[in-house]
Amino acid sequence: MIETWRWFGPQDLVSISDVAQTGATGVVSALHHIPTGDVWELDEIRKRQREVATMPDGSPSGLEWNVVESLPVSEDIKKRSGEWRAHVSNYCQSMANLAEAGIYIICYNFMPILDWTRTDLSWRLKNGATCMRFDIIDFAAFDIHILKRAHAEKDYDAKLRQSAARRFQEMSEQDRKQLTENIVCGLPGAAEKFSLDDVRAHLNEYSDIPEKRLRSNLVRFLAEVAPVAQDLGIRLCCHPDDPPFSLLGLPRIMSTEEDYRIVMEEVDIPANGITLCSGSLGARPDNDLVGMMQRLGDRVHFMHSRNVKRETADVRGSFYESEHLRGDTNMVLLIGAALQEEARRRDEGREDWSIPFRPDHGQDILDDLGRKAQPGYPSIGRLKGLAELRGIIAALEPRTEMH
Ligand code: DNO
Repeated sequence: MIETWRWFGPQDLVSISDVAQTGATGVVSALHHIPTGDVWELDEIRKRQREVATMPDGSPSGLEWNVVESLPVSEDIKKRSGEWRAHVSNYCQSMANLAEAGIYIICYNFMPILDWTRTDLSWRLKNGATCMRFDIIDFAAFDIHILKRAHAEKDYDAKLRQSAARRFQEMSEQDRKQLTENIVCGLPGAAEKFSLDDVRAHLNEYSDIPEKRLRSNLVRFLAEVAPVAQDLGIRLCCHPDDPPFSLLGLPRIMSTEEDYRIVMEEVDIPANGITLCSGSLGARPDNDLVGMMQRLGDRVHFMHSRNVKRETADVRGSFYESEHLRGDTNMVLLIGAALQEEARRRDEGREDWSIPFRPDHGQDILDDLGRKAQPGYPSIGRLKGLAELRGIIAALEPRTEMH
């Protein structure tokens, strides 16, 4: 498996020298400054490659930018309206430029309006560490009482509505403001940052786009771009919805194994692939991560290795981001399945047998608490995750070698 590390670019408080010291060899990055829908020009791509390859003192870092996360898909493409045609052709051009620069793995998502979403960005654990959390009661309080989305109450049962009303009452103005910022202002890596009014306006535009239509828009998008990617040697990999259920009444279509199966079958070529994010998918009790790796592994081009602890038994419930080995997904079994997939690919003679993964998110621990890097992306918390995952790989690899 290829160890990678997400780096947000020169403004990231975790430096390239820090990344090099983690022992990871690959870097996951994106040109966040380029507006969604525009072309990623070759010189901009090359500039980021140089930034990744160079230590702050000018010496070589030994690191390589090998995964793009994300080449964002515009709202127009998701809705198939407005500028979508130009955006699709720009997407193909960006892929061609990335291939020319030697970058072949591209992660993206197809979540309308909101990218990944949490209600609390620094939830304090008993030991003093902090982590990110999604609280369904807070979210309902936001939806019904702050955003005041039309008919929002219909999406929650009576008990949840009551709890949300009480929660809203108990919140101070500052709490309400903070919750709103946490939800709509865009977490690191999200393509857009919205205000409450933007969210309201965008919600209207999705009112006639049910799940079925959004899925068909994704399939039509992939039917155009995946063959281009295939010719370029690029592997696209769709990141799951996070959390993996509908929010604000919006359609979400990449939340379960069945969702992935359909999209993989509809555009049945290797370039149409999967980012297996155990943290996102693992927030639902009905997702079997190990089984997904076993059944869909052939198309898994990238893994996000992260864990969550579910606090409720519901499909749409609360959870927090746990330590990498202490959540509800059994990481030993999941990595074991990934190593088996690698062995299978090697037997087949596949060049892409080694699967890149990154320790996705981490709790803020020790000096992270003072450094205040991007939410979810502290240096030590992630390094701890990487070290634990590396240990599992080292322990399991010799056995899979023998297969
Ligand atoms: C969160 C990430 C997301 C992810 C995008 C992929 O940490 O997993 O920001 O990068 O949703 O497009």
